[in-house]
Amino acid sequence: PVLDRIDLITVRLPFVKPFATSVHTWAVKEALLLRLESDGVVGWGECVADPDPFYASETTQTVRHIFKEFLLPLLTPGQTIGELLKRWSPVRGHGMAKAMVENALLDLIARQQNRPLHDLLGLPARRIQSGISLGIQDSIPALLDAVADAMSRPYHRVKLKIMQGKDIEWVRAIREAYPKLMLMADANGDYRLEHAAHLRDLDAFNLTMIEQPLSYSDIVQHAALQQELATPLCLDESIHDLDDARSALALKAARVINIKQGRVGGMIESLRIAALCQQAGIGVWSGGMDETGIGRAFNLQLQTSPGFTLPGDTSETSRYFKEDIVEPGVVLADDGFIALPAGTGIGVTVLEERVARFTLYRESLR
Ligand code: OSB
Ligand code: MG
Repeated sequence: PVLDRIDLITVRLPFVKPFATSVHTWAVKEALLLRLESDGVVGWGECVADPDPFYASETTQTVRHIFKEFLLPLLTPGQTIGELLKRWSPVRGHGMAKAMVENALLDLIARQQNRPLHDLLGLPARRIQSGISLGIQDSIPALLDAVADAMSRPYHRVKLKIMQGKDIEWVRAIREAYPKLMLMADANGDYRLEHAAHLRDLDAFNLTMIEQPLSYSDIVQHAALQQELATPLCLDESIHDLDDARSALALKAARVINIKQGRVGGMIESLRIAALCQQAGIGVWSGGMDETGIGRAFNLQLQTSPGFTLPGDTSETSRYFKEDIVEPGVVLADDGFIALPAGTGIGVTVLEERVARFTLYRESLR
């Protein structure tokens, strides 16, 4: 498409409550949005990078730099997304920056063609499974309260953040209260291989998986740990692209992969990873980065792919934001499924007045 306007917009939305992992606690959602306009049609992308490097090494500032200096100059009217991704291939890494641009272009193209994004990607509509990710709590009673609160809605599975010192007994408490719940734990890399015997205690609780127990960059040691555990391991932070997924599969480092389209370079790379995993019999699901409604809408569209067999981290909007920047927000039906939003592109309407209200900084590049 011929782009008449290109805007980078930094928004900051307050969280209803802070979100804590083993690494960091986030009290607000600060995100970089990309707004593309062509002939009156607008496409949106949301970058999953935080202002800090506490989930991944990319930050909103590195994304701004890579976008302006290296990705934007390679955007030309008339090229297909496939051609663009090829032209970008010399840019090593920076999957979050690439995903932001790819996403905005896909939304724009789908809206120009008056069809939903999943349809543009060749995927029929379907309802999406739900899951919730509970941040680290101060105490086991507080955690039990948080789970009870989550279970007041019909989520298909619950993910609990764990860290050293807040693990075995915390999982045990939930499992005793909810024997049949589909439950998993995410350590965000807090353990080392020497903790294998300790982590083996988690095998007693019938967890669906343990996500990223070891370092954010590791694949090989996860393979060694998987040999020691009955519970399937899942990789999140370590998988940056299709090649990382190939390595993880070849080494048997995980039996599940958490695909965050915003981390691995976008929707197209995600579908490639999902196809690879499906062939190998490896489960995949869509993670989340507590995105605003824009990023969440991409994650929902992605999950129409049949490879996504496990419930993801798509929870109701109201858990994170009192006011979001899109309509409609994510709401669970009585059976826990999420209906795809019905509009064209990513299906939701971006409320520009809300975007303006939450804007910290806006830069027009064309
Ligand atoms: O490790 O999956 C993670 C959120 C921010 C940073 C890392 C992670 C998460 C989540 C997803 O757990 C939460 C969500 O999007 O609802
Ligand atoms: Mg994770």
